[in-house]
Order: sequence, then C-alpha cells, then structure tokens
Amino acid sequence: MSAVMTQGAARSDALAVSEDVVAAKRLLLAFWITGFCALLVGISIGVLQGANYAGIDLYPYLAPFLKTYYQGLTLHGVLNAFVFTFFTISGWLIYLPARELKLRPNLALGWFTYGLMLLGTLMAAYAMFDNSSSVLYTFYPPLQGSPYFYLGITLVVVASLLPLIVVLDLRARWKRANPGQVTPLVTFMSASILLMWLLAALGAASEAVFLLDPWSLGLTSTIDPLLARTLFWWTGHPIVYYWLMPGYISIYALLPRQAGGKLVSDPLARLAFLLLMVFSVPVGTHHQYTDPGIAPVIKGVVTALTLSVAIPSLITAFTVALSLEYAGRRRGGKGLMGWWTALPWRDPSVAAQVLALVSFIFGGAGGIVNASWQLDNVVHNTLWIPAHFHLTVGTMTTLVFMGVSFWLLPHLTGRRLFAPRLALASVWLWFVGLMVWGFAGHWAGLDGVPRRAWISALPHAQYMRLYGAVHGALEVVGIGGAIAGLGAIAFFVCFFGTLFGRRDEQAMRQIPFAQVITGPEHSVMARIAEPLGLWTAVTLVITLAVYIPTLWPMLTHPIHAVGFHIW
Ligand code: HAS
Ligand code: CU
Repeated sequence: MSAVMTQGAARSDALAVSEDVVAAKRLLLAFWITGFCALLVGISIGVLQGANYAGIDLYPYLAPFLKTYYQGLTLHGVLNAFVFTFFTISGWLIYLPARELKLRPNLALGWFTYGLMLLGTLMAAYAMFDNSSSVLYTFYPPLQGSPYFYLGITLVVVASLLPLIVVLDLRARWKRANPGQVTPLVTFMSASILLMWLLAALGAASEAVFLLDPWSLGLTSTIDPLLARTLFWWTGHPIVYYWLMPGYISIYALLPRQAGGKLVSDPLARLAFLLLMVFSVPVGTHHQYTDPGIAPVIKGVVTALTLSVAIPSLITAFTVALSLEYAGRRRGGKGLMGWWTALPWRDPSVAAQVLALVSFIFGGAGGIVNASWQLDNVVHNTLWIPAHFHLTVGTMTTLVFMGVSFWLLPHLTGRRLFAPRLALASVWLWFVGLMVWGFAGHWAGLDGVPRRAWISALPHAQYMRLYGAVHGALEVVGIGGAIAGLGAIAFFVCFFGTLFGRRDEQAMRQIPFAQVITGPEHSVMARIAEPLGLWTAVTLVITLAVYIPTLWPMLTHPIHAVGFHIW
C-alpha cells in the first residue's frame, strides 16, 4: 500500500542508506524512552491517587519528597498527560512518515525538538518537585505557580509543534516526486494530526504568552481567570485527539497486519481523520458548561458540535472491527464471534491494542454523556470525569503505546522482547485495573464524590459521614489502581529488560504497515481529503466563528484577580 517507495525520489533523499535509518531510529528511541520514563514516575504517583479515594492517605509517608496530595496530583497529570504524550507522539509522528515514504527526515530539527522539550520538562519538573507549582495539570488561575512551571510548559508546547515542519517537508518532497498521487496513509494521518494540533495549540500558547508567563514573572499583578480557562480549553479539548489519533495510526495502519489481516478501507480512515480535525478544535467550551460568562447559545452550539466529534470515532469502531473480523476469519475463526477468539491473543502487542479498543467503547460512551450539556451538570467535577479519561487517554493512548513498545523496542534496538509472557500479563493487568477503576469511578462520581479532593486526609468520622454510603465503590477505585500498578511494574520490567536485554537481529521486526482491501487510488473521498491546507483553513474559520463571540465579552469586560498560593 502506501509504504511503496516512489521511483522518482531524489537519490540523496532516499532512506535506503541504512545509516539514515539508524539515525532516525536513534531519534525515536530517545523520544520513546524519555516519554516512558516520565510515565513511570507519573504512574507511581497514580497509585497514591487511587489509595486516596479508598480512604488511605499515603502522603505523610512520602515527606519530604511529596508534601501534599495536590503536589502529587500535579505531577501525575503533567507527567502522564503532557510529558509522556508529547515525547512519544513527537518521535512517532516524525519516524513513521519517514519510513513510510522512505525519505530522510530533518534529523537536526528532530533533535532540536527533543532538546527543547527536555529543557521545558526539566524546568516544569523542578517547579513541581519543589512544591512551588501545585496547580494541577489544568493550572487554572488565580492559583499561581512559579515562572519555571509556566515557561517550561510553554517550551514543551512550542517544541511539540516543530514535528509539523518535519512532516510537511517530507510530504512536500514526496509529492514533488509523485505528482498527482494522494499522500500515503500514515503520512496523511501524521500531517493531519499535527495541523490540527497547530490550530489547537493557539489557545494555550496565547494563555501562556499573554497571561501566565508575564503574571508569574511579576510583570502583571492580576489575571483574568475566565479568559485563561477559556484559552486553556481551546487547546484542552483538541489535545485529547492529539493523544488519541497517534494511537489510531497504529490501530488503522498497523494493527490489521499484526492481527493477520488487512485494513478494509483506506478512504474511510482518511474521512475519520478529516472529521476529527475539523470538529475537534472548535468545541473546547464543553469543559465550561458550568462556567458563567459564556452565552447559553454558544454552549448549545458546542453541544451539537461535540456530539459530531463522536462520528469519526464511530466510523473508526466499525472500520476497525471489520478489519479485525477479517483478520480473525483469515485465521480460521468461524461463526458469529469465532473471529474474535481467533485473533492472536498471545501476541502482547495485539492484545494490548484490542483491549484498549474494548475499554474505549466505555470511555467514549462516557464522553457522550459529558458532551450532553444537561447530563454534564450531574457529572461535572465528580470522580466520573477522571474515570472517563482513564478509559480514554489511560487506555487508547497509553495501552496502545505500551502495545506498540513490544514490537517497536526490538525494531529500534535489535534486542529481543524481554519476557513476552510477562508482557502479555502486563497488558491484561493494566486493562483489568483500569476497567475496574473506571467502573467504580463512574459509580462514585454519580454518587457525588468530587474529583481532585484529598478525601483521605479527612478525619475518619467525617470521611464516613460524607462518603460512607459509597465507600464500597471508593475501595474498588483503590483496588483498580493497585491492579493497574502491578501491570505497570510488569510492563516496565519488560520495557527495560528489552532495552538492556539480549541482542538478536532476528528479533528486529519490520514496521507492520498493513495492506488495504480498498485503497485510495480511485477514491473520491481520498481526493477530497487530500488538500490538508484547505481543511486546516476551514477548521480555523469554524473555530473563529465559535471563539470570537465567546471571547469578545471576556475581552471587553475583563476580570482582575490576584493570584494565590495554597498547599
Ligand atoms: Fe473526553 C473530559 C467529551 C473522548 C479525555 N475528556 C475529558 C477529560 C479528559 C478527556 C482528559 O463534552 C478531563 C479534562 C479535565 O481534567 O477536566 N470526550 C468527550 C467526547 C469524546 C471524548 C464526546 N476524552 C475523549 C478522548 C480522550 C478524552 C478520546 C483522551 C484521549 N470529555 C468530554 C467532555 C468533557 C470531557 C464533555 C468535560 C466534562 C466535564 O464536565 O468536565 C468522544 O470523542 C468519544 C467518542 C468515542 C466513541 C467510542 C468509539 C469506540 C471505538 C472502539 C471500538 C472497538 C473495537 C473493538 C473496534 C464513541 C473506536 C471491537 C470490539 C468488539 C466487541 C466487536
Ligand atoms: Cu473535551
């Protein structure tokens, strides 16, 4: 399919020289290892969060490293949701298109991206570990953190935009050599993710540069919390698709091959990515249904647009399910569900990704509840919301990338996957742990247990008076977190065991680019999706049409709040 190299590509461009491949692999490995090291620290703290809800306060034992639950929660959110994702996704989105097109990526820019991201991460980490910036991963003002935190996050976001230049350059070179042809699928997907992310990042980048950075440096004395929140969510919603879609690349373009089949439709995959791009950027204010100062008509429009975002995921559900069914039947599966059991469940990489899809059915269903303005009033700011996002970013992003690691690390290092059975156990433990925590968290949320609350620090009698009725569900939250924690330990044993394990060139797997049943060659859909610049402009227009009336009253009636440090 799209992995076919062009005859006409300039010789100097071709990635045929194995040194270039080695250099590209080294770059991705650096991104991947750094991202997973952040995840390791982030997950370790996650177990404490689960215990907190079960009524067990472990923080007093962790002084002086961690002083409060809120410091732990800030580290947990920032390391998992930003650092892990930004590093792994940036490396992934540079490497895969380069290999698909067989072109040399701009490695200097790739390493510059890595360096800038690392610098930003170290600055933010310093500010989180010294407890000067326990402002949680949404950093809502007027909670105030140190300049290191905001400037660090600013650098990380700026760095995450640079892979766009690398991918657009690869695509342009390929198109020059292949006039009139549509972009190969993985490169199309990577470019659309990064273009969407460019528009998405405008919100948080403006919040950082115009509001948070000058305020934390003392150049301004007050801040507008509503304006800051709105700019944050401009980015904060589409960022979830920036986390989701790189996993979708694996689900669409690699998993069918790993499962023993083919992707049923390349044009449908393009349609899904196009819709995700167009619908995801304008809808950030669905995180602000309960905020004052946003007109009800805007909240209504955003509800409709948000529900539209589910369409590309439903397209994904059916396209991917059919591709998996095709794989299962080729492997001899018979009857209504025989294909399901015939999938290669012993392959930890396949199992991880299919289990991630299963959990995403529940994560996505919860998202549709959140999107519905009236229903969101019941669940907003309760434990339901973290339950929702542990069944989305905690699985569709994290579990898919865990599964990818099982072929990617041998591919990058030439070392054999360490303890494949333990790897399989790790993905099951992660899946079961997060499903248990997810169900119990949804339940406790419906019973009104707040999110982000240090409830285990309450005197026991008060804890029981407030949460006694739902204590059973809260204990299950803690148990789910502990099971997932065991899965993480098993996973990291395999991860580092592979990195430092036995060299085995035989184990060095190829990238499993899948073949397709229906390709893009004669597809009208593929042609419609191809002008990504045009679709970026359309998305910008829709985004501005929603955000200009949202932001205008805020800009003309500013709020001046002084900052405060707590915890
Ligand atoms: Fe969300 C809050 C709405 C998807 C992450 N979301 C959050 C937060 C995070 C997050 C982190 O409208 C909390 C932010 C905070 O801290 O305050 N979300 C949605 C909707 C979707 C959605 C409509 N969210 C995600 C994804 C995330 C993510 C993806 C991360 C990666 N979310 C909201 C809303 C809020 C929210 C409100 C604010 C709530 C509030 O009150 O604060 C949709 O995109 C979901 C569509 C998905 C589906 C599922 C499709 C199923 C598939 C699997 C198929 C299975 C197969 C296997 C093929 C409709 C693709 C075969 C199996 C067989 C058995 C055959
Ligand atoms: Cu959202």
